[in-house]
Formats: sequence, structure tokens, C-alpha cells
Amino acid sequence: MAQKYNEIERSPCGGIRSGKTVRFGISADSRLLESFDNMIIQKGYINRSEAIRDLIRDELVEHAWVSNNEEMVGTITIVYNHDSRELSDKLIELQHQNHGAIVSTVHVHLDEHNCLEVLVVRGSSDTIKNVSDRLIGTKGVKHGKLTMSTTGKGLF
Ligand code: NI
Repeated sequence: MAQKYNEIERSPCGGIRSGKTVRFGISADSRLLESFDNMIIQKGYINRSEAIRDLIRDELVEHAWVSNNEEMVGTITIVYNHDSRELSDKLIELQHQNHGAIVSTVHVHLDEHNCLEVLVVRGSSDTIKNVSDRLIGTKGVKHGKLTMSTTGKGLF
């Protein structure tokens, strides 16, 4: 029973070869499986395997955000009214204070008043969450969302 499911093969030069594909069975209530199949069909999956792999990856990414010892990446989206000079200044100041965590910023003028900003962030989960909380929590920010993603390392 000591089978390794995540065995990684290394080539002689140290690069990572693709891992072995392991088949495994899952027991589940037929109604649960039926609901799952209906959902993945709607989502456009061509088979259960890829849907289950995506669920596993999603859980691994979520766990990495909580375990807090890996470098993570994500995006912070904020919508605000730029008419308030004070708010614009505050948001720019916060971003400069955290320049080490902010990789790139996209600013879109949605209309005469509203702006959308998407910040690509990279760093420890604590740092990213802190930057996100401070930006989204700034008075006058109408909507904000942190999307937690991954550098992709260790995810197959
Ligand atoms: Ni704008």
C-alpha cells in the first residue's frame, strides 16, 4: 500500500520528466456521481478524469495559500471612482509601499468616473493578503476581489 502517487522522475540533467500516470478507482453514491457528471458536462469537460484532476489542483492551490510557506501569485481587482483625488492618491501610495509584491498593473477607464485596476501580485500568501485587504478596504473602493492562484511549480 506504500505506492507513491506523485512520483516525479528526474532526468540525468536534473530536469523533471512527466510523472507516471496512475489509475485509481473512486467509490461514490450514484446520485452524487450523476450530479457531478451533469455539472462537468455543463462546464465542457470531455471526461471525469480531467474534472477530478482540476478539483485536486484547486484544493492543492487552496491548501498552499493556507500553509503559507510557498511563493504564491494572484490578481487583485478593484473598482473605484477616480473623482476623489484623495482616494486615487491613497491607492497609488499603497501600491508603491508594496512595490515588491506588485508585478504589474492594468488600469482601465470604465467610464467618465469609474476605474478598474487589476494588479498581478507575487509573494507570500500573508503579504499578498495584506496588500489585498488594504487596497480593497480603502474607503471609496466600490468592489474588490483577490484571486488566489499559483506559480504552477509542483502542480501537474
Ligand atoms: Ni481611470
